[in-house]
Amino acid sequence: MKILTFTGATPSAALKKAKLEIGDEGMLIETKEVRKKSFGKEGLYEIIIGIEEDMLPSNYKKSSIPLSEQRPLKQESEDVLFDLSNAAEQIAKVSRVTDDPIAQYMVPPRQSHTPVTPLPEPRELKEIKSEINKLTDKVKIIQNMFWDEKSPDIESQIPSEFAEIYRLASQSGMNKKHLDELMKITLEHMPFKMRENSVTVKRYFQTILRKMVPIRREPLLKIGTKKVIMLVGPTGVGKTTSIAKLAARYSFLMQKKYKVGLVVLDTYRIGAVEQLMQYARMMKLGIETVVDPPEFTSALDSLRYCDYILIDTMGSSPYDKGKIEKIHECLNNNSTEFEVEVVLVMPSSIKYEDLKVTYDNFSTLGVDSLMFTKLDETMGFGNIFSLGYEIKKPIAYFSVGQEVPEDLVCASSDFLVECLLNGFNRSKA
Ligand SMILES: Nc1nc2c(ncn2[C@@H]2O[C@H](COP(=O)(O)OP(=O)(O)O)[C@@H](O)[C@H]2O)c(=O)[nH]1
Ligand SMILES: [Mg+2]
Repeated sequence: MKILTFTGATPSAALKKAKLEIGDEGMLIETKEVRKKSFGKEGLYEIIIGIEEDMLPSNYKKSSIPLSEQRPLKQESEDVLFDLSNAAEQIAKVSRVTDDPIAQYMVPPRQSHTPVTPLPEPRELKEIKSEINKLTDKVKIIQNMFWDEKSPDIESQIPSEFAEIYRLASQSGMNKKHLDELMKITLEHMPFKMRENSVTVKRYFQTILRKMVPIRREPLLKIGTKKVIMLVGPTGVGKTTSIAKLAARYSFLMQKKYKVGLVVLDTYRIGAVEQLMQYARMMKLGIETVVDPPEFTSALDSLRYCDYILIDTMGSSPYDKGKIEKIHECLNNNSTEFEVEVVLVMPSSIKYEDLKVTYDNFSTLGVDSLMFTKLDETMGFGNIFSLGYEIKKPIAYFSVGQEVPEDLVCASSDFLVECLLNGFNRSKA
């Protein structure tokens, strides 16, 4: 049997919705008042319907491919999941398997070497705890009312327990349209029992957030293969510093020490070339400079002995089409067999709309993945979520400070969610 939940301003509105979607074959299991009608807001009721799988209308059945079998963006891009709604449904299903779905999302039990048998909690204590939780949520609702007097559409449908997480996410710089979509998915798929307090709501929302942005796991280099990585992006975002960090990472920070070579396409600003030359000298790496696009192939050729070839490019403003065109010419002139992975580097400190403009301008280069820098200089991280969600390009690395080589980390959705909800914390990177 499939258990489905439907919501509406009244129980009969929820039932009407259920009938519209799945017909008359369902069995009403429970009706629950989620939010009382108040302060000019509609009430919210939830009904739980049980229905045999084969009674579901064919157009209602959604794909139920397990998460692990869903096709990632690229073979190497694991952890990439775009169909959020499907992901949410699967998370909900998994959580229904446990006897107590709430327990699964609560703080994990403390590990102790001396096993202590916990005393059974008296019923009165449980009731008091539950009352305190409800009161805490009510205080949060009151706090959140001050935050936005003009209640936007989706907000009027949001159960009170969601208010805190909604406020947190909308203050993070996440695009409103994306946040509302995310909330809708969470509301639709979150198992009913988890909605009862803001702790479990937050945990469920975190799970959805993790699925929102695709992450590119660092591929392991197979024997006999090479990786050519080109960093592109506006001036001053941290490309050259990041090339130095990546060079150090591959040549001596990983378990296996790789041969690394550098190419600089930035030959207009003498200082810029010198900056990378210095790093190359310190790390004893081969370095080639390219002034004209036709030289690009010979630069790659002469670094053929390397496992990793890292290409630094001339900085350009997102509007400077001329410089982007020059990089394009280099890529077109590449007659070696090496595929160049183009990584667009952007600072996390600019707002979503500006990130999108930057991406649009550089997208002509065929951007494969993204790198965000200056995570240490920003407060909100919703802009990163929104860009990843909108353009569906995986994030490969984060730069978390100026120090070479240590301030570079492989991107992870756990770290990004942590930054969004609790702020940047270097030790969690
Ligand atoms: N705070 C901070 N500064 C950074 C980060 N990455 C680079 N920078 C600084 O940003 C400035 C510009 O970096 P650079 O690599 O020359 O940028 P490029 O023009 O894109 O090559 C330098 O002062 C770097 O030290 C970072 O993650 N955090
Ligand atoms: Mg530079």
